[in-house]
Amino acid sequence: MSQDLSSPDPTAYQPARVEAAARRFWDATRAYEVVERPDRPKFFCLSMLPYPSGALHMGHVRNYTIGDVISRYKRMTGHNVLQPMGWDAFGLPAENAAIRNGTAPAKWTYANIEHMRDQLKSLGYAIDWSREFATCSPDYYVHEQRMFVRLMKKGLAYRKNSVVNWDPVDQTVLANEQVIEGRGWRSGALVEKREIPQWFLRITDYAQELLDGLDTLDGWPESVKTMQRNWIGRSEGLEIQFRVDGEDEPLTVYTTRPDTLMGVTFISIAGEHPLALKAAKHNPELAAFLDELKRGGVSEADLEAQDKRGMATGQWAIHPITGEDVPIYVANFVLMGYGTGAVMAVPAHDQRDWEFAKAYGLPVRPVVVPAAVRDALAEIASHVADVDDPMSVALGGHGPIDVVEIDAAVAVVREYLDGIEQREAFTERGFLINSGEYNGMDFDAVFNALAERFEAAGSGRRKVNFRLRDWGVSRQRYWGCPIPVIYCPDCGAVPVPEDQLPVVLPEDVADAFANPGVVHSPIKSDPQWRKTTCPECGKPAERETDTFDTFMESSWYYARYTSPGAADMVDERARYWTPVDQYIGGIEHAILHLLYFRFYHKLLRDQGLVDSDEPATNLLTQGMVIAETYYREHPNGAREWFNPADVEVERDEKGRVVGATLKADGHPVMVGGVEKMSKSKNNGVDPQAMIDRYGADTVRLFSMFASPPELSLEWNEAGVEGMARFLRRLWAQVHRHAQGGPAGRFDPASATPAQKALRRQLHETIQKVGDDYGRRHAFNTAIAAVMELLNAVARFDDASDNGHALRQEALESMVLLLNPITPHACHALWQVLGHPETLLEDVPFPQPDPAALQREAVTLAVQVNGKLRGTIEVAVDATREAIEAQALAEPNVQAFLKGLSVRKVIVVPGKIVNVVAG
Ligand code: ANZ
Ligand code: ZN
Repeated sequence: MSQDLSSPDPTAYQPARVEAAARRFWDATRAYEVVERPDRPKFFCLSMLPYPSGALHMGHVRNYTIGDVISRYKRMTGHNVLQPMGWDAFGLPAENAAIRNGTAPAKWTYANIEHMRDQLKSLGYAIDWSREFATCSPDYYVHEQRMFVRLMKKGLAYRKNSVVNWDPVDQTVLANEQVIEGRGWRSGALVEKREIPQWFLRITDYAQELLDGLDTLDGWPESVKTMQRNWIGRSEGLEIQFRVDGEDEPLTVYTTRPDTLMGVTFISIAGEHPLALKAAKHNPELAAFLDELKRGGVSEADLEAQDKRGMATGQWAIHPITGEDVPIYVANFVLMGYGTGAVMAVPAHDQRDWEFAKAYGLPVRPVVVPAAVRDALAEIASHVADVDDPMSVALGGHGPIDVVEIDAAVAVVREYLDGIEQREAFTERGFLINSGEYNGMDFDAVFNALAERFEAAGSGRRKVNFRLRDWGVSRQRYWGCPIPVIYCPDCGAVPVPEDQLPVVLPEDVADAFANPGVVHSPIKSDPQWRKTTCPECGKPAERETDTFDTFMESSWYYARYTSPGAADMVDERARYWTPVDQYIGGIEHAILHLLYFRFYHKLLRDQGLVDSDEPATNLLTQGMVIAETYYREHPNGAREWFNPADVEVERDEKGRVVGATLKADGHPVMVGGVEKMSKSKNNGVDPQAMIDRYGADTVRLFSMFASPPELSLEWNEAGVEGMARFLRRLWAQVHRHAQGGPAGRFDPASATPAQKALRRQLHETIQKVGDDYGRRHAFNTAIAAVMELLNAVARFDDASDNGHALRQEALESMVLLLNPITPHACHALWQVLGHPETLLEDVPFPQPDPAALQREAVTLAVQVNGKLRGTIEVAVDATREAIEAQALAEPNVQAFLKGLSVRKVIVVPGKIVNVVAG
């Protein structure tokens, strides 16, 4: 239902007019521009900054509305609130759009920012726009470049050759998570491995601190902390050296399971391991296999998904304890970048090794058993005194033994052995067998014994490893922050001197993109741009033409918001505002962004720029926005997806979609189920269309009402219409009430029971909403409580002065309670209620009146033998004895007790009295 702008009734709710007026007031008074102030607690409320893709989507609307509600609420409760906004403006989509349309990425990006800023403004967010920036502006990235050269000097930024995922179509290096099933996430091309020089930030220096810090983040979701812990992946193990036949250099493996050492039946090494390369020199078949391994992604997930494949190198390692020869294989699941790139393979106890051994006919030797098997073996040994290998008894290798008592024990051992032989590796910890002097020991005992043994012999050591790798920040793309390095033939890689920063990315590059379909970086193809002189020796030199990963910009943007215009990255204002008190964003950033963000904060701290260890105390990860999908299937099986806006939906009484037709032709379409809003299913609902139709407040209200913030939110227009109706009802009631003239103060002393009841509901609602906003972040239940209160006010037809005063109090409170969610309408209604135009965030949030919350009497149901026989009104503070007496005196209860004797009276306070009689 659209609002009627030509409505002659000035008291009709006209969102477009109301919203424009409120925003004019906020702009004119610069209501949300803030400075540091000592008299109030600060509250930094940060929502993840958007990529300027062209238009807001519902995910943005949800994210920013949550942030705005929290911000406004915090300000109403006396906080000095900073809510900033900016643009994560570098990145691939701008280049891809440039390739498609022949426009320069900068131009496309700036135009998108203009449009999206207008959209954000039309949603009425209480943002301090004076702090806005786009990360693609040299004023912003100059600080990032300066930080980088400082990190270079501290050794925290360095360059090394590294194997990367190479997308041959997009001509770029991909991050592991951009490789999906071995293919580039955007191009779909088969990814190759390549080795190229890249810049890295030494995040691994902070691995332990990043791990330990998670324990201090009580305000972060457990799920995010778990994902970060797994990503950091700390493990404790041993490095053990194996001598290799005919080699001087030992081969070192890293293992977290040294207890399985006696079960090693081969060694597997990565394709890039020096030993593999050496062996391949004289082995063309192996060389071809190594080549093949270079294809496919480098991430663990990719490797995990592949079939276990390998090839013998022809080399042999010598087992450090038994002296046995074990073959060395190249295996596709061993990563060069983890541990030592070599693994002692224990097929009985590692599933990957097990699969590999089964595929290549290698022996499987169990050495670790669970307690039950250990006990069974002991039992066998105790019955068959003359055997020293109870396992061989279990296997029947000892010839027939006639001891019935050990049948059960034999079965337990067989079951264990068959499991390993036929089904899968036994990967749990346990007790050692087949391990000579280590037999019977548990994990910790063997671990320590072997660590000491190898450390004493100089052939091994304890080692803590992290899965976390250093952060590769080089990208071969154009639209990013230039890496501030100069290569000199004599001096090598030289940081650009700070006084020569920024290294500016040229923006006027439309010509370079004029040839559609060619993917290249204009700064790589321009021979002029890269030409420079060496800052150290003055000789001709060349600039680095790679740019930073865009996670670089989003790692420190929060800090820049605190210090607009600062000469350095931030100034002393950052100490006041950081850490962020509430961070809000998508769960998809749980690992990388949030880890880099935490890392960067520690870099800032170590540069003396901030005081805290962690950048954000509280994190809220909002759920997805989902919607129904609609499609038709073409004869060739292809599906054409229709946008919900183009479909007429038929629902049953429960609101479920039962049928749908295309508006354009009136013919049916298939209902495809509710899914995340996406381009591919064409089920995105355009926020702009919703704002134009219903107004921003309705859109905000719906996105907060339809579900709690962490869960997914299903967009459905019937629900939006419900919200619009509620706002119209509120609007009408406030106006009707205001026509009754000014109200006095409510006098509790002369209140009627109906007035007391309404006032109690009002103050219970105030209490609930404050708690829902501030502590629980349960905005949906807060709204539901206000809706019920409005219904109660509507039913309250009390024309007395005291009644009018109470209605005034209720409506004023409701306007303030709803203000964080529907600020425009509330801004207008506050004036209708007789106040001068003012900033509602400066009006204190309503507080519950304890006297009003007091319930004087409660109604209790009285049962006799489980059947309801009457009700009684008792004082809230009535004693158990008084309640019992009153229940037994109730006339109807008395009637049912006639002729019976009371055995027991059960009182459930506040609810029910049950009289047991017989
Ligand atoms: C022998 C063994 C026996 C292992 C067993 C596991 C189970 P985390 O905990 O993640 O650190 N490994 C070591 N380096 C590797 C590499 N570069 N690529 C692939 N796998 C590698 O894992 C450590 C375990 O992963 C190590 O312990 C090693 O296999 C394997 F029953 O050694 B284990
Ligand atoms: Zn030089």
